[in-house]
Amino acid sequence: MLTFYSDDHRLHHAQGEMLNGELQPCFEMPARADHVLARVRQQGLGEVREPLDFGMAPIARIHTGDYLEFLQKAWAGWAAQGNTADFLPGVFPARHLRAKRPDDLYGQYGFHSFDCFAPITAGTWQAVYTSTQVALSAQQQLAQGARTAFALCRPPGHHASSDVMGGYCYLNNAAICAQAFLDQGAQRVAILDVDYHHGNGTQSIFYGRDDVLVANIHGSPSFEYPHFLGYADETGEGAGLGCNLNLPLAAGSAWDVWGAALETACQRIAAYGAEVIVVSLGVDTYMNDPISQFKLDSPDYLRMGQRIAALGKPTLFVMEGGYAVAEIGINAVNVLEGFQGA
Ligand code: SP5
Ligand code: ZN
Repeated sequence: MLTFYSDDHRLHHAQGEMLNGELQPCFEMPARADHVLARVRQQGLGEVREPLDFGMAPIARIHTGDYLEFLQKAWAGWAAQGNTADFLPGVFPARHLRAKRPDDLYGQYGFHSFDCFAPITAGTWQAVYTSTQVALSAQQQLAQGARTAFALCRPPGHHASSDVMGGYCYLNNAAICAQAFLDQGAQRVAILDVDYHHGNGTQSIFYGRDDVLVANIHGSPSFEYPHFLGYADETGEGAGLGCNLNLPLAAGSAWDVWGAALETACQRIAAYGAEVIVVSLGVDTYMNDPISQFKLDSPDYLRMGQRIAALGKPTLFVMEGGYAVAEIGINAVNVLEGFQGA
């Protein structure tokens, strides 16, 4: 299987994030991609290619113009105010406030964010833009007939909705690829999100639509980030009713429980009649992940890939989370090897 990758991800390396009341090094760090790339090469998964440039048009199919303009201009505006440290938001249009986009840059950041986990640095836009081009390059391989491809994306995307960032995510790579498949003639696409965290951005983007089935397996929002979306009773609305499947699981869930949820998700994807599957591939379900509470072990990722392969559909793998940096390569590539070997 081909892997797409660019060194541009290094341009996004923020100073820190708050955890347990202290500023800590960002969990979403450049070394993550390095470890995955090294494992792809070590295992001889296949050729590693640089992305092509598909421009802004496929991105603008998912994200709003105001949002994209903010992302592209934010650092320059922040730096013009004399700042050199990372740009972070601090005020959000939560309940009882008015969600009207202000003229002020800091206000706009809060308008376009749901948390403080998506910092903007000098290189963030270039890294984010290239991350999406990596995803679209892998998507093109499937459009041209490949059974699978791996987009080694960084930063990740599944927490980003049409105009709101958060959770280390800016552009929703999986959603942009799903839309690209539709725009190229597909009728029904499934997104299978196996990241530990609920993919709130992906759910929100497709919630009212019946051309994309979104299936999510994740730590229940009753105890886990992103806290405010991801319950089982969120099944879609309007035309999209029945096209959103949430499988929230308890803390401590291991492969017996997780694999059963995957079986449920796969059966739904098969019943839906998806022609192509986009996997939001987070491996923060791993037992030693520093910010997560599931208990998957490395061999479980082989099983995950095998079950996905049994769907028998062209499958695009898009990298999302995973913060046990030393093991992220083994776990992510195990999914790909399980898929290929099946
Ligand atoms: C793409 C992705 O995986 N994003 C995840 C963003 C999660 N960031 C917030 C983490 C809050 C973790 N709380 C952990 C408490 C540990 N005591
Ligand atoms: Zn995650």
